[in-house]
Amino acid sequence: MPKTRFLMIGGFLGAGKTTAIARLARHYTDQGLRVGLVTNDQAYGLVDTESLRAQGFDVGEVPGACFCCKFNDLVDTAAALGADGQPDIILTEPVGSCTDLVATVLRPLNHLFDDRYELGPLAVLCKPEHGRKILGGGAGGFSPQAAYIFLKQLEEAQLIVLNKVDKLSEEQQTELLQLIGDRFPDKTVLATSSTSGEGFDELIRVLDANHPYTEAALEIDYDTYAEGEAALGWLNCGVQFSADQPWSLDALVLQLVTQFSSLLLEAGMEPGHVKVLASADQATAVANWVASDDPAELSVASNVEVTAADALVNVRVHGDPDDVAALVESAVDTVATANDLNGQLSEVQHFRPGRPEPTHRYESSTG
Ligand SMILES: Nc1nc2c(ncn2[C@@H]2O[C@H](COP(=O)(O)OP(=O)(O)O)[C@@H](O)[C@H]2O)c(=O)[nH]1
Ligand SMILES: [Mg+2]
Repeated sequence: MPKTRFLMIGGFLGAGKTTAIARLARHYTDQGLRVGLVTNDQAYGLVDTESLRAQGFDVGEVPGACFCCKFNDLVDTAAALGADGQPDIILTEPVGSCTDLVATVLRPLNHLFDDRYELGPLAVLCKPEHGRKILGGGAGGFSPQAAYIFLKQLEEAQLIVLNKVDKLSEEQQTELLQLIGDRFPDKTVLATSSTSGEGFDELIRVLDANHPYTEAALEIDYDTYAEGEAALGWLNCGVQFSADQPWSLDALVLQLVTQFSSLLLEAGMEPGHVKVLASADQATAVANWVASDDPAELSVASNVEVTAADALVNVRVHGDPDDVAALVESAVDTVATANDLNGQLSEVQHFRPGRPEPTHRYESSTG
């Protein structure tokens, strides 16, 4: 049986992984390949999964902890993809606060499932909004330990991809590429835009190149890594909206994320990623907020008016999860009242991510 190509696209919260994976999946599908995707989150009710499914992709999800701690779930989820046999290519998106993926996921997969998978290079997207500050020596509004994770993610990449170049001036792009090159002089570095597609021909060429799998594992301090994750406030929940009169689904998601952003800014909580997806019938709208310097944005427009919708809210910020939960409740209330809607929260999960306890950690390529 031919092996399935297995690719992982890493990077910090809000770097553009899901957007990049959707673009890559469309490219491979257009080539006639069968494509499967696997998403991952610390909790249940992940926006990315629904957003990729709404685009028609075959998506498996590993919820509840990162791939490294749920290695067997990742293997089972990947094996279950494809209604008529294994896909030709599987694209995976790890949690944006996760690192050490070479030692805990890619090496074990390469060793234990060599008959099934052919691994491509680990590509890690550099998020420009926080990259300039963190590569410049600061913490970008996060704890120093979370900034440590940001840098470790780039350090273990075989391929560093400076993403979102469409929103960077030439000087900003040059400065960021310089900062990346100074810190990681031996890496292949590409510049892309997941939204416009700039740089994707080159990215795909490198991802498709057939090279032996040789990535070195990180030297990493798990105490610092755990502290970095624990400094984040994580929240996933659902919200059921309804009203007598139709309202705009797009305006709703954007207003929600905008309201979260103003409350989080007031509380001094830097966003890693705040995202809301709302769906009604076949329509989907998504809004995002990824950095305190940037406004919230509508990323997927539905162009529909509805009288009922289900929303998923995912918040990952520098801050206390109890405060995040109170703030989300207040924002939903404000937006619902302003629009004369009923908004009912459900399945609220809020926490600080626990210490990563990987299923495997390979010091060498065979164990
Ligand atoms: N301008 C711009 N925005 C992008 C790009 N890639 C992603 N985004 C936006 O960044 C936000 C987070 O993207 P997402 O793919 O969900 O990031 P993830 O958390 O890494 O999966 C969304 O609002 C995207 O529309 C890009 O190349 N350019
Ligand atoms: Mg994502």
